[in-house]
Amino acid sequence: MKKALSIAGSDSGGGAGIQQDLKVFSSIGLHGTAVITSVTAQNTIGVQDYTVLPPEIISAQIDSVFSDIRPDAIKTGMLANVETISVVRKKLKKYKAANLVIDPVMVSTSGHRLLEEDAIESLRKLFPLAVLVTPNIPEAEILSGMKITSRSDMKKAAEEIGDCVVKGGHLDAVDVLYYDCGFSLFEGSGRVDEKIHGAGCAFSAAIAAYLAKEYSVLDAVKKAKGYVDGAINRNMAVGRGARILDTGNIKLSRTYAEKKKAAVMENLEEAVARFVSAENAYKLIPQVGANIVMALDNAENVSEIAGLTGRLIRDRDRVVPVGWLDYGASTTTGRVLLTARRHDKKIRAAMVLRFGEDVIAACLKAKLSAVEFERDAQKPDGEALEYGTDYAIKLYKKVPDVVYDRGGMKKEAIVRVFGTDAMNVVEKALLISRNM
Ligand code: PXL
Repeated sequence: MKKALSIAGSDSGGGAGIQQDLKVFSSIGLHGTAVITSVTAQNTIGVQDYTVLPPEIISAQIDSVFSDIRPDAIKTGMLANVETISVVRKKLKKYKAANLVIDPVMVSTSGHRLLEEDAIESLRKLFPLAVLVTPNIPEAEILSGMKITSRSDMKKAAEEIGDCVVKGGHLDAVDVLYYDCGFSLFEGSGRVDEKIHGAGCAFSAAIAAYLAKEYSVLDAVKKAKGYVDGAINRNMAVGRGARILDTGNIKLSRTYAEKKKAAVMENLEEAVARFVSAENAYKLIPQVGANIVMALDNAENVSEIAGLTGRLIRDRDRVVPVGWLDYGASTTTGRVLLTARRHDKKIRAAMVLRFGEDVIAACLKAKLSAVEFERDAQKPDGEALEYGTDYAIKLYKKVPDVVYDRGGMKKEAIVRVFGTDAMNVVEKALLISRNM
């Protein structure tokens, strides 16, 4: 497991400082270590008091960590005063610390000084040891000695400071990275109006975490920005003051996505099993074979739609599935389903069956709606089915149970059944077969 170190202050409220950094490290999948420089008495409303720890104990903590759990990356946060900065600098030099990110913390979100005024010059002397410094705009103004009111000011200040990301949260939420003499811009996912506490801490900790995971500086900043934006968007009120980030869900949200994918697979599996074991299902299999697909609830392209990699084929009076179930397995039926979903997001599954007058008659007998389109010779082959499906849905003013065509040049006539999930589609198909 990769290891990261935070050298920072303790926030008793748990929203910023060391507490926040450890949560970030752990949610990105690293072991976090912590050297505490100062202890703040703090909650979501503000900093009520703080004390800076003696340099000896700060020094001893750094020795303890480096002599045993050598960090793959380090971030510094609240360094409080000249003495603290001096011991941190000495130790980081001694241990030839790599992947250092400096968050030049000066003032808390609630407006309390976290760095003594005379310590700014000492802090600046730490910068040459770092890969990046991560000032917000007020910090960048102090470090560059210039006023920042625009993107180009941010760039000028960044050049003045040296390798750094100037965080645009106070301006337009676009971060400016200046690294290796080049600029990159990172757009945020949108502004949050609530007062948020701990975003800066989380950002520098996340950059360090991704550097530890061997991402390039550019990619580490990009990943960290995405990570922090997500945590900000899921902000939570835990007290009466500023809201804090939800840093705990990177794994949970991944698990959630996997769960949804697995649920689609299970539904498809059950649907295929149900169809192949039904008595008259073989009567619905076209020459080209049948297929069944089901989309994730937010699917927007065929890779988010699962289906059979092969087909359901007819072997005398039984149906045999060929291949296995996978995402992106059927582009043709997948695209037809996406067309239906543009009209109705509740439609999540489609099945391709044989066309025949007997099949259409059975649909009507079963009270399923069935709408025909003609394969349009004017349309290029690749779009004919989407165009036709769209036409049929518009004609019916909603997605019918069945959309069919009578074929075309070298194209077999096909029936497509739509439904809310794969099981629903198979129920409709079997209803048709029972009415034949
Ligand atoms: O966000 C900067 C910061 C860093 N470290 C500690 C803090 C704060 C902000 O409040 O309390 C300990």
